[in-house]
Amino acid sequence: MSILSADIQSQLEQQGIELPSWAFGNSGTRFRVWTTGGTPRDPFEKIADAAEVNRVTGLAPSVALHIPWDKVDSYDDLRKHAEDLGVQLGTINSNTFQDEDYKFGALTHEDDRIRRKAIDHHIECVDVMDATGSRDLKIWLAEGSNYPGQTDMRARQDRLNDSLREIYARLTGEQRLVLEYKFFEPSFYHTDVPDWGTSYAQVATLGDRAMVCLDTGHHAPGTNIEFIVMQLLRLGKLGSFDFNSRFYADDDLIVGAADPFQLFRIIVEVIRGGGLNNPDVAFMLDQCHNIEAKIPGQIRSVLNVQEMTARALLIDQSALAAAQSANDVLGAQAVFMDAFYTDVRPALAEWRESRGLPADPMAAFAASGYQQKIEADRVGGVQAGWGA
Ligand code: PSV
Ligand code: MN
Repeated sequence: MSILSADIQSQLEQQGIELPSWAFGNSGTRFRVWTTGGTPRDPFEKIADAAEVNRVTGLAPSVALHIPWDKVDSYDDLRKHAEDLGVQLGTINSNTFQDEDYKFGALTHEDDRIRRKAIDHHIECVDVMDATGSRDLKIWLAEGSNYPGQTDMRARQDRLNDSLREIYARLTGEQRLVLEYKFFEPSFYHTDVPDWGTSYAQVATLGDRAMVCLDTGHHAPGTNIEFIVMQLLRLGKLGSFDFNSRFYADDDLIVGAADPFQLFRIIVEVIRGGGLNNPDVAFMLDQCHNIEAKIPGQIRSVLNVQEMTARALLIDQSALAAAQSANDVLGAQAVFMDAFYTDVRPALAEWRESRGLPADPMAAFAASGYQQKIEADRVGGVQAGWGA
C-alpha cells in the first residue's frame, strides 16, 4: 500500500503549476547572459518547450507571458498553438522596467505623460488577456529611489493608487489584478511596493478581484514567509505565488533547491489556509536557468513543488492539533518533522506510473530526444533572452 492515501493522491492529481515563458529563454546576471543550444527564438517555441514539461509531469498546464517580451502578431494563433500542445496561456505580466522613460518611475511617475504611458501599457496587457483568455494581470513595479530625500514617497503612493484604480477599472468578468511586492532592486533605498502590507493596502482599495502576489525571493533574509502566506490567506488576498529559491537575494534559483524546508513550511500554510488547488491562489514559477539546462530545470522545479506538497499532506493533522492544544512543544514539532523527513519519491514514482506518466520525468525527458531535436532545428534567428 502506498504511503500516499487516496485523498492525498486526489489532491496531488489536481495540482497545476504555471510556468514562466522567460524561463526557457537565455538568462544570466548583470555580468553576463549565457546562451544555450536550442533556446527558443520566439513565444511559439517557448510554449513548445513548456508543453514538454507538462507532457512528462502532468503538472504544468499553463504558461505565463511577459509583455512586451512575448508580443506576437496573433494571440489567437499563440493560444491555438498552446492548446494544440495541451497547455493554456496563463498570467500576463506587465513590464515597466526596460523603457528609458521609466527611469524615475512608471505608475508612480510625477510626469503625467509618463504615468499615462505606463497605465496604457497595462491596458494593452488587458487587451492581450482578452485575446489569450488569461485571467490574471500581474504587476511588478521596478520603482523607488536610491537616496534619502530623493523623492516624495507619500505622493508616489497616492499616484500609484490612482494608476491602479484606472487599470483595475479596465478589467472585465473574471479578470484579476495581482500586485507583486519586492523590498529592493533595482532601487536600493526605497521601493514603492516593498512588502505585503503595502501591496495589501493598495489592492484593498481596488476591489475583490485585486490580490497580492507573493514572490518567495522578494523578502529580507530570515523573513518568516509562511507567516505572510497564512496572513494573506486569512485575509482572502493571496492571489498568486511566484515560486523560486535563493541563497542571498532575488536569485531566482530552482524552487526548493536552496531551502526545501522553507518550501515545505510554505505549503503547510497553504494547505492550512485552504489555498491548495484553490483556483483563487495561482501557483507559478518565476525562475531563470542561467547555467543549467532550461527544460529539465523546469521539470525539476515542478517536481520539487509536488514532492513538498506530498510531504505537507502527510502531516498527521489530528496528532498535530492534539499536541498543539496540549502545549506539547516537542510533540508538535516531532509530528511536523516526521512528515518533512518522509521520502515520498518512490511513492510518487509509482503513482505517476499508475496514471500513465513516466515514473522519472527527468529521465523520460532526457530519453525523448527533444533537446537534440531543438538543437538541430533551431538554427538561425535570435535566441530569446532576458529582455526579449
Ligand atoms: C521581479 O524581480 C520579478 O520577480 C517580477 O515577477 C518580474 O516580472 C520577473 O521577476 C521578471 O523576471
Ligand atoms: Mn516575480
